[in-house]
Amino acid sequence: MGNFITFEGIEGCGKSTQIQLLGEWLVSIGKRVLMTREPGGTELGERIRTLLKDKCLDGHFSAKAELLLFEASRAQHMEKKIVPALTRGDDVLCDRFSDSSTVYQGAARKVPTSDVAFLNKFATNNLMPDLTIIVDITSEESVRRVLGRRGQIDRIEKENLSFFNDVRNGYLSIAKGDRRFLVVNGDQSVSDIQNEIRREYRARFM
Ligand code: Z5A
Repeated sequence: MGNFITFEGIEGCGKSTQIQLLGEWLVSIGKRVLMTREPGGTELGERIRTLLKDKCLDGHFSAKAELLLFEASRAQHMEKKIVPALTRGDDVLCDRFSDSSTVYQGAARKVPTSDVAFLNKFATNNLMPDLTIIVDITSEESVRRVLGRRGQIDRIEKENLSFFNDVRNGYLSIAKGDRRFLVVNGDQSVSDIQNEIRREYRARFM
């Protein structure tokens, strides 16, 4: 089985940048790698992603409907992409996974934690990542980076700072005392963060 590594954090924390660099390094040392993301990763999942990010639907999602769409994308992703890749022996680097639902829909949107946990298990057949890297930045830094990138922000990004604080605290709280997680300070340089991630990969998997 390959190693299953997920990346989490509030928006703009730098996950995608780090996944790309880790993926390139792993390929350079001879590993086979699948880089993928949630919501998305399959044709159906990408259509669900488009629906979830549709600006015309701003304010139209109930928290439960939103959660079920993320979980539908995840179930498809697990069965069609992630499990086959891990079984082939590929490493899978996934931009967001079930911890995003735990934190965004559970901790921040207040869907009961036990319901989110049940649906996460249902969608994933309880397959957990071997390692989850949380790239931690403040919510103020998140908003600065998102607004710096483009003038317009989408529905989920429009949530207020207190929502992003709930998300950040949710991540820090699930990571506490759980060896599955590595929390990295995302306010460092891109290369310092990458070095920390590679050190962890070496320590755990090589
Ligand atoms: N969501 C959910 O609610 N429930 C779920 O179950 C799932 C998802 C799976 C998906 O958004 C949304 O869905 C997300 C959670 C929700 N909503 N929010 N908010 P997305 O996929 O469109 O975007 P994202 O995952 O939130 O983040 P992102 O836009 O892809 O950004 P990122 O991956 O965290 O960061 P980045 O693209 O690598 O970097 C962002 C910027 O910062 C960029 O300009 C970089 O050049 C810069 N950057 C990167 N690293 C650094 C450092 N170290 N210093 C300074 N600047 C940096």
